[in-house]
Amino acid sequence: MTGSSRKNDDYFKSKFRGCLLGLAAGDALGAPFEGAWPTTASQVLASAAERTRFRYTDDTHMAIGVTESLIACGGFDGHHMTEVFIRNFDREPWRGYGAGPPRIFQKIKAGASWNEAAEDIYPGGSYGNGSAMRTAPVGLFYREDVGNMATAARGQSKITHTHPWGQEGAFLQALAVALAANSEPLLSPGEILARLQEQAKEGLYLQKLDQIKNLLGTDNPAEIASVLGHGIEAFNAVPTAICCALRHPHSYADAVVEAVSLGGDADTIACMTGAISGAGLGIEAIPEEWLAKLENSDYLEKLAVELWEAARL
Ligand code: AR6
Ligand code: MG
Repeated sequence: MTGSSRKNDDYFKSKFRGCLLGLAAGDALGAPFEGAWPTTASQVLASAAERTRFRYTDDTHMAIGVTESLIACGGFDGHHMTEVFIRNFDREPWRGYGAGPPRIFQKIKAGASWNEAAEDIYPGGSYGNGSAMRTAPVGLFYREDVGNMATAARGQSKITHTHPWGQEGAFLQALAVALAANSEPLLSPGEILARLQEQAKEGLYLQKLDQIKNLLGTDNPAEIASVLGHGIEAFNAVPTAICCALRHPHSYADAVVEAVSLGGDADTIACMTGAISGAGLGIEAIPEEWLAKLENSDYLEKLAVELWEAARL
């Protein structure tokens, strides 16, 4: 390997590690605040400091499943990914899963087909944020191929979240991660927003992406939640997560702390913000004391390196 390709290798490995550990640390940071009222950055930091362990939730658990399947199959395979989701859920059903996925897994175990079981879980299928919170590894794997990324991000969504708003959230979050991973260490918020707007199809998301521009400079974070939302629905979580990452292009910690401070679906929004910010800034940007407390960090590190190697083939 030449000097420059080794440098390239280390550079992208840092971004893959930053993304997977960044999403897990964001999820864990926000977990005690899920469903809470908005809080201050200092309260979020105090909660982090007083904990001895950062335990992650279903968001990271499902992102691990996506990563494991992408590595095992060398790309997206819906049947395989469904089996991995079910196997992982059966091992650790206490991670705090949303209402829909366990019901879908049960239907599949009872004989339903993996690509039909989710269609009628809610009218029009689910638009919860559960398929966007786990989609970051798809953005990493297909970071240079938007067409296959869209197919894989929407495909992995359809296992549990078939509603067009659920699928669009999963695709846009994957694309935000890819754009961050492909950019120089510092994110370019304007360029990332423009690329997301080029690729978005659903009017609801186009409208919110447009509103992000006006929120990049606000000194009142509460405005982010009031304009974009901070709820469990993908359209109320994905634009907010992207906004928090883009508002803090130089600081992973500031981005995820702000995401948690908004309240609402705090762990999931911080998980998605952490994936984008970690992919942009690399593993070095995540506070060491958080990584030291993070559950299963060795396994997440291993997966990140294996995903990088699988994506390079
Ligand atoms: N119509 C009405 N409500 C809906 C619809 C719909 N078509 N789709 C979703 N909802 P679900 P998830 C609402 O069950 O997305 C964990 O705590 C409905 O209220 O598909 O995997 C994570 O940390 C439904 O209960 O689960 C995340 O915060 C809710 O959206 C979250 O759960 C969630 O959709 C992920 O949940
Ligand atoms: Mg959540």
